[in-house]
Amino acid sequence: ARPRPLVAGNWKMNGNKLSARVFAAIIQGYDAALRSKVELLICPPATLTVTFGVVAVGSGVSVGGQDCHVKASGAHTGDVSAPQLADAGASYVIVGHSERRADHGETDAVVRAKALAARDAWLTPVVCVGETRGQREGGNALDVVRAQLAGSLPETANGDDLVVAYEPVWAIGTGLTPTPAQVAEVHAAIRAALVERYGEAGAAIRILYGGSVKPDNAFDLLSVSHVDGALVGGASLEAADFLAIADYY
Ligand code: G2H
Repeated sequence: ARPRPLVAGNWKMNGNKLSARVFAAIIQGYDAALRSKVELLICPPATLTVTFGVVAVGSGVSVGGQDCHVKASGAHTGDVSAPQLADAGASYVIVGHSERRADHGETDAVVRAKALAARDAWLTPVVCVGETRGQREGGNALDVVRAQLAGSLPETANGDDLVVAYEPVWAIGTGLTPTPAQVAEVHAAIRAALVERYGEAGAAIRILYGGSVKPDNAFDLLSVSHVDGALVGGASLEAADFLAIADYY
């Protein structure tokens, strides 16, 4: 059986209390039938975690973080820990997004430590992997993704305590997307790696596609096998677009 799909929004460094309220007001009314088919998650900036959880209460939309520190507490000015996100109402946290890897020098080892920190706080980590344009053009996309998985994933998983997101760096925020065949090839390789690593549980782990997902390409991307949902950036800022993507299901 296919895992229950997850459509996740990554607001990145966008949004405020007003936009959270507006988004929640629209999402409150989303179709109960859709709700039974797909899980929705919004990862707002850390400042909005509590607000989003409050305004979206009863909507069935989960709240997540965009990053967490490897430690639970301590002298780490400006950082947010996984237990703090959990305390603020989060149930997921994105770790290893390419913007964190690029802007903050996060290595696979750091990403794995963050995924473990998330688990320790009973958050489900959404571990991101993906090749750069040069790596794809060099024919190395699969090797790069396999190496990132080997280095970034926790040792164990039972299925619903881990989500993997494939986000080709060259597709992020650019409007470019891989072909369905390219997505299929990478997602099949990720599934094989998960099954090899975790056995049966690997078949239940959701593998999201991310990178310029929009309402008008959602069907092509989400219908690919082993695509169990999407991680949506820009198009998650408007509730109507976000729901139009989830409506694929
Ligand atoms: C990829 C994605 C969300 P966008 O980063 O994580 O962003 O949909 O804007 O390409």
